[in-house]
This record gives sequence, C-alpha cells and structure tokens, in this order.
Amino acid sequence: MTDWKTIYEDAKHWIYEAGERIRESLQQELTVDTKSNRNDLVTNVDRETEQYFIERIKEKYPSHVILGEEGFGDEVKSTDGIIWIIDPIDGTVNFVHQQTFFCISIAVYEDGVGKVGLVYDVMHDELFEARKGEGAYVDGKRLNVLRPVNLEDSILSINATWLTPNKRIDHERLVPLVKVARGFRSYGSAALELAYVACGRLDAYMTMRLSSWDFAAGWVLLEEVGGVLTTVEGEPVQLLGQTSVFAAERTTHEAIQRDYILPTK
Ligand code: 2AM
Ligand code: CA
Repeated sequence: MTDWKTIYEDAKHWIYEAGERIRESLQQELTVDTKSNRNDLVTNVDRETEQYFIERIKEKYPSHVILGEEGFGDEVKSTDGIIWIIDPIDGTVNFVHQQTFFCISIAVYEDGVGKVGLVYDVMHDELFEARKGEGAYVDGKRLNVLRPVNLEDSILSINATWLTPNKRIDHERLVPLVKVARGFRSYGSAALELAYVACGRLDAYMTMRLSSWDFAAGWVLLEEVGGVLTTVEGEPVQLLGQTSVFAAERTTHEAIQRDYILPTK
C-alpha cells in the first residue's frame, strides 16, 4: 500500500531544501533564457531546481512518474499511476525581475486524483500544504473552510493580459466582474494565487492559460477548504495539456458563473 504520509514528508523536506538553495542562488548571477516567447522566461535555477527534485524522487520512488515544467521528467501521456507534478519556480518573471513573489509548486496525484499539494513561497518562507482528506495548512496552521462572499466585498485576481484584446477570451466579458469587485490583484504566480484563494486572501482567481504544474498543487489545497477549480466555462479541468482555470469558494464560484460568465456567452 502507498505510504502517503512518507511521500508527503519527503516532498515537504525537499521543498524546504530546494527553497534554501534558491535563496542561496540569488547571490550568483542568473542565466536567463526565453522559451515560447520573449516574456516566457527560464533560468538556470528553474532547471537546477527541477533536476534536484527529479534526482531525489527517482532514487526513492523509482516507479513514480514525474511531470516537470522544464522537461527533465518523463513524457506523460496518461494520468494513470502516481505522478509528481513539479513547477520548480512558478512566477519566473517575478523571480528574475523582483526576486520575490515566486514559489515552488509540488503535487502528487494518483490516477488523476490530487493527494498531496505543496506551494512554497520561497522568499516569504511560507508553506501552504495539503493532503487529501486531511485539511490544508499554512505554516502548520489549519486553514478554515471558505465562506461565501458578496462580490461587492470580494478581491479577485485576474492577469491584466486577459482584460485587453486577446485570442482566448472576449476581454469585455470580464470587465463587469472587475468593476463589481472591491479590489483586483495580479501577483504573477498562479500557484501562489490559488494558495491565496485557499487561505481567503483572494476570493477568486481566473486565467485563460495554465499547465498542470501551475495549478496541480493549488487544486489540492482548494479542495480541502471547499474551493472549486474548473475551466472558465465551468467544465472539469484536464490535468494534461493547457487549460483555462477559474477557482473560488463553491457558492462564489457558482454566482460568478451564473451572473457574469455564462450570460454573456
Ligand atoms: P511560470 O512562471 O511557471 O511560467 C503568470 O501569470 C502565471 O502564468 C505564472 O504562474 C506562470 O508560470 C504562468 N504562465 C505564464 N506563461 C504561461 C504559458 N505560456 N503557459 C502556461 N502557464 C503560463
Ligand atoms: Ca515555472
């Protein structure tokens, strides 16, 4: 039988250690390259951190599959079995430009079901963690189940990209939502923004293009506090491939879908 407690403890130990290495790496000069476009950055630290996790996971759990953003893991075509989903640095643009507001995101799924989710804010030394059925925690303190919120009292997170003309959504659909909310934030790290929804700092997070390593750990956190994560259209999210993501407490999620997203279809 799978020993989830040990997997969880190993993941936690490795994430803290990797965070320490990232903080130390800031003393040295970064090598920054671009990937799909000039704003899609990757550094030597993203690569080295992913390799750090892969070495340890492969040594201790040779039968587990690894899906990592930087491609050092396995080629994953199915969600069968135990899969580690790793984003070594989520928020690389922040890492390069600001040296803060980035995190390590580690999730472990079994047959497509999230079992472990860890989001570590490296510079604030803040760890969000959850095990399926065991609740979600920040720095060891249990997070409360989320409560519904009036949209007028809410803080929403949407990247400004989606509020300008773009090929994924009619941006005008989102304007009424931004106008009705009390405030609107964009942190530039999807995993951290999902963790912030899970702990109530944000009331909803919406984006049009994520990969599983950006949301897999945040999804486990959210499920433990009564949060819901779907596509923007309210459909189930697929773990493999790119997807839009809309996350909020269950009733808030329903209200935004009903009053703002679906009527304008
Ligand atoms: P990253 O820093 O790991 O690339 C920025 O709004 C958020 O979206 C970050 O979490 C960022 O992850 C993610 N992101 C940026 N570009 C992306 C892309 N082309 N596909 C998927 N996720 C992306
Ligand atoms: Ca990344």
